[in-house]
Amino acid sequence: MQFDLNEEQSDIRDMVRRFTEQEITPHAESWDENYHFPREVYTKMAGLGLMGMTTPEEYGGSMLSRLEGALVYEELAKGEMATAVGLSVHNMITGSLARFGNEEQRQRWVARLAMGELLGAFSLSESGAGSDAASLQCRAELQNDSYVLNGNKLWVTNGGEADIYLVMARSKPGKAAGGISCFVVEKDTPGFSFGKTERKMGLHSSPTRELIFDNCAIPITNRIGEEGQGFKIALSSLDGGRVNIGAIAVGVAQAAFDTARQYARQRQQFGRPIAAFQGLQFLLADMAMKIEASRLLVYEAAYKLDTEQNARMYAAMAKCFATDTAMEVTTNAVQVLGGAGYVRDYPVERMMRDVKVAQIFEGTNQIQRIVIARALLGDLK
Ligand code: COS
Repeated sequence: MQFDLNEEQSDIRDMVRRFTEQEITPHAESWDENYHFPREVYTKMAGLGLMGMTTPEEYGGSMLSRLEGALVYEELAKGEMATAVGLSVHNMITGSLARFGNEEQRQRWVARLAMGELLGAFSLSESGAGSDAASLQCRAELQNDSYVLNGNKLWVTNGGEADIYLVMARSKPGKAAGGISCFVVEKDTPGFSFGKTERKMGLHSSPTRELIFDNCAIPITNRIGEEGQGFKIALSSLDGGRVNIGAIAVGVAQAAFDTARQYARQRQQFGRPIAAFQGLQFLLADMAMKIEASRLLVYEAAYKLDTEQNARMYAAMAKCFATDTAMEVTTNAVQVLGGAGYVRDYPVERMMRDVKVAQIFEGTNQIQRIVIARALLGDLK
């Protein structure tokens, strides 16, 4: 076991760090203020191979390890969380299509996604099916050589902006997970439209949109995997997504901590820098300690995914611990800056608003604890 990054890993981290400092950090505040989705930055990320991170090179991807991916997401999230989340979702689609799609489907979509020509979105949740994802009711009825989709999907990251939607819908009536199948729906398909754009606490530059299917017919060749395999495709894709969210949380927490540390050393009160007070020293020490623990857990979960060792549980642990930590660290960073932290002159209030959702999306942290407990104890339902 060794704890240092190798040369290739350090190079990837440094490349993305430079990219973030030049292309993301300087704009993060205005994107947040103006709800701007920076599509142009995605095109630039494609140039660095970041749009096909878990996609084989023969389909235009860069096939990084999950650990290298974690380094990428951490660096991007130091600049702005929303763009890192949008990229993670896109890569979840690109990687899942490369993994579960057949050759014809890979040829059709994967290279164009990996090269950034197309943007991807993932759609599992509905108004009545959030944590209980298997109860989803959007229908996909087989009629001749088409599936006809009817129903609404909620909380779709990249919704409205994406070209390719990986949609879980019920091809067999009932509530069972085995009745769900996975489909690609392309943006301009008749019967497919967009509903409301959510007005969120944070993550303003990442659009979250409702999808509406009204007798939307898609060819049978758009089904990914077998009938009834959709829930497993969705959840195993989310294993990777959850590690990415853990890495993103580490990046946000690190950036908030760096701002708080610098501020505490400069800000003078009672004739001393506020960092000289033990109350703040202990706070900063706890923040640093928990960030480091999160980072190690994320790296371990990424390694488990790379080596296919009980990744489901480690992904849940990394996502849960790192996002709980990031919420605590960003909240404490605002506290360290005091009034200055509560206003938009510093980025910590945005980080705190943004990172709250990481305890909620891609499975709430309560669901992550259920996944962990089931892995440890078995399913006792
Ligand atoms: N990878 C592959 N397969 C998985 C899996 C995973 N990570 N997790 C579960 N499955 C499989 C199970 O093995 C089971 O298959 P079998 O019937 O062949 O054994 C099937 O899927 C159903 O699993 P389970 O019985 O555990 O389903 P539950 O309805 O109890 O739900 C939870 C499991 C609650 C963990 C799941 O619904 C969940 O993660 N909910 C959160 C949803 C979420 O993350 N939404 C965010 C969307 S993106 S914003």
